[in-house]
Amino acid sequence: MANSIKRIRTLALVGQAGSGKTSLAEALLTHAGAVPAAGSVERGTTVCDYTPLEKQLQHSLKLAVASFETKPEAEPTRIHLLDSPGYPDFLGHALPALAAVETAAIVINAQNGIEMMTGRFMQWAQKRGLDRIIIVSKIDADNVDLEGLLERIQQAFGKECLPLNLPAAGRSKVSDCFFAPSGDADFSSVEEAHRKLIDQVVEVDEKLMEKYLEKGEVTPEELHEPLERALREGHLVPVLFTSAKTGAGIAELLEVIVELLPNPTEGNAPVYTSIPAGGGEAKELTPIPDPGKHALAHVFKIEIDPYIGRIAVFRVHQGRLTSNMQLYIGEGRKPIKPGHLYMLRGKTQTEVHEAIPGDICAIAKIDDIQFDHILHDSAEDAHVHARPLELPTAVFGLAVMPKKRGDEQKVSDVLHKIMAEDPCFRLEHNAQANEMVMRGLGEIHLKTVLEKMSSQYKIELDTRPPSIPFRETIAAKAEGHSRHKKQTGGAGQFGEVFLRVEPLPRGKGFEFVDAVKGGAIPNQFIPSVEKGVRNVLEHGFVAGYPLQDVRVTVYDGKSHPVDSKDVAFMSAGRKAFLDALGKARPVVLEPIVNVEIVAPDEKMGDIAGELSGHRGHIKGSDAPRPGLVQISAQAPLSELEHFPARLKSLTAGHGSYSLEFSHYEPAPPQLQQKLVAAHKPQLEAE
Ligand SMILES: Nc1nc2c(ncn2[C@@H]2O[C@H](COP(=O)(O)OP(=O)(O)OP(=O)(O)O)[C@@H](O)[C@H]2O)c(=O)[nH]1
Ligand SMILES: [Mg+2]
Repeated sequence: MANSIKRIRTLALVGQAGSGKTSLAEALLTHAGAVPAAGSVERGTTVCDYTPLEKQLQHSLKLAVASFETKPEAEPTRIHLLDSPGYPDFLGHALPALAAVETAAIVINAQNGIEMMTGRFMQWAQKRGLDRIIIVSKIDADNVDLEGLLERIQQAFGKECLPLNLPAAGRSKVSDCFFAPSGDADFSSVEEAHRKLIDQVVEVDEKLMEKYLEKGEVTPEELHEPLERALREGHLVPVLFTSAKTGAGIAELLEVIVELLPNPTEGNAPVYTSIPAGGGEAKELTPIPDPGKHALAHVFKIEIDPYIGRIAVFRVHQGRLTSNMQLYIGEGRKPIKPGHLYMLRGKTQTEVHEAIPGDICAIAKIDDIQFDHILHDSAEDAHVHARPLELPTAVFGLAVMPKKRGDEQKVSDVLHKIMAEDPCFRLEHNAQANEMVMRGLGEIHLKTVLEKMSSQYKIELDTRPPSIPFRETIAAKAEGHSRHKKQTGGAGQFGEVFLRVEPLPRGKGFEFVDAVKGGAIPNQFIPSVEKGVRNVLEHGFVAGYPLQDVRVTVYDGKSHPVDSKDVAFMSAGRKAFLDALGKARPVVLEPIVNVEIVAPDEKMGDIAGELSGHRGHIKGSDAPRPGLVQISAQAPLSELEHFPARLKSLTAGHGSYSLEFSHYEPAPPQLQQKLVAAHKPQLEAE
């Protein structure tokens, strides 16, 4: 077994859905002898797509870990390979992989070329300081132009993207351009590619550059350190050609992983923050990849297996973890004993006794461990946090209700399990509309959750678009009055209230002011008046939505020495408020959201038309990359119900968007009338 940190490599396969990541993982595992024969995505027999739903949909839906060792056994290298899903809807599973590895391998499908997720992953990986390699997959496929693709890669991502090998013999194999450059290539030439690589690498080392200019040669040994530096600084992004189907380039890819990619002591070290107990300024902390130090490991994946239960997958960044040691979970004070430590290869778990920096391992059945937790063995490290992942916000919503009555608790339990696995999935309870709303990154995300509920947990749900969180406010000042008097038998009830309402600036919420003089309303009854007023706030006045941005000032009233009671003032407060609201020009407010859209630039006009047809307006646009446009717009949330589907059809699936709440604005008169009219029958029924 590889027990030296220097013989560990961690690598995440990322990129567009269907680019061939899972198939590449399978080809690498097969080549290394870790599986006897390659499975296929179509037959549902790969190591990484192991859940029933993945097999059915033929797409990865979660992150899979495949750890294996290379031959020769005398000096094996342990490779922790992460296979991530490519659909943007599953970014909650894919992005955490970047927190666990030294290298991001961005996979580009030779047939489709650069796609939306290619650029995004290139950027995300660079932002996190990861070494990057580009793997061009499916070079065997029909009608591919690899020479053109290489040019486009260099145009889009810079001249530092240089091939380490080139397709040869009609794309049936590749010729090495780095270690022992020789042989022919289908385009360009091995010698030229070799020279360009050396030119690029020596640029990071002045001395070596001088020697190279003088002698025209440098040895592979001399290149090792500068190459690591060039990778770390993003000065070199190697490009490799592969076919998982024919095996072309797979042995060469494995050789690059073993010989060139950084070990855990060489990549850019991850940054943690440490927030002192009791608050104070956060300090940056860099874990030291040394097994002799305190243990620090980051949980980047939680999986809830129907048979095993919770599996927490972590990457060790510092120290040594063993199965019988005492470990603390984040800020928790109660230590746990892992009992067993596992290395993973898809769904197969292999027990190990320890894990050292660079290792990716799992602990099962400890329910307190959550996504993003730090596992450590020292009380000093209780306040350490991993650098935030900057995950997208879940805004796409669906209101859900069980088809079968009585399933409510079960539904909530299962959705909480799904939430534990996926940091981009949220659950909300909208008390006002009495609905449970699940939120995710897009339609496919939530559809997959529904599929999983149905196939794995046998729960069927009805869905509908969630209610729009409208609000109400007032547009004018007004006064209100109410006298509550009851004297039929028994003790009487008496309370009288005068109050004033006025609009507050947007976003200010609600203010209650007691301006009663001379005890006209005795002090002890003021809270009852406020309670009566607040009662109205929740239920609104014209359309049943919560009222906001209103100040209520109670300025006078009357009491009775015997008959004044809490209930009397509550009722008078409520009615006086309703009286004032009727005169204060109540209006319905609607939520306005910021919309960020990234799409092919020729679709700009169509998207602008779609938005302006739905009361949206464009605030600006940018070109993140040639061929793409990024549009910033604002639109009322109530108009965006069909936007995801429209964007998909306008851009043939190549557009993406994100929404975030901006502010409230009065709804236009027609919508006001519609909402008020919809509320009336409800009032009459009450
Ligand atoms: N011709 C050819 N087809 C390939 C190759 N590699 C993968 N494919 C096919 O491409 C399709 C997608 O492959 P996957 O490996 O599932 O792609 P992925 O990147 O894992 O996709 P997601 O999991 O959705 O992100 C499958 O039908 C594969 O059989 C290849 O080298 N050549
Ligand atoms: Mg996959």
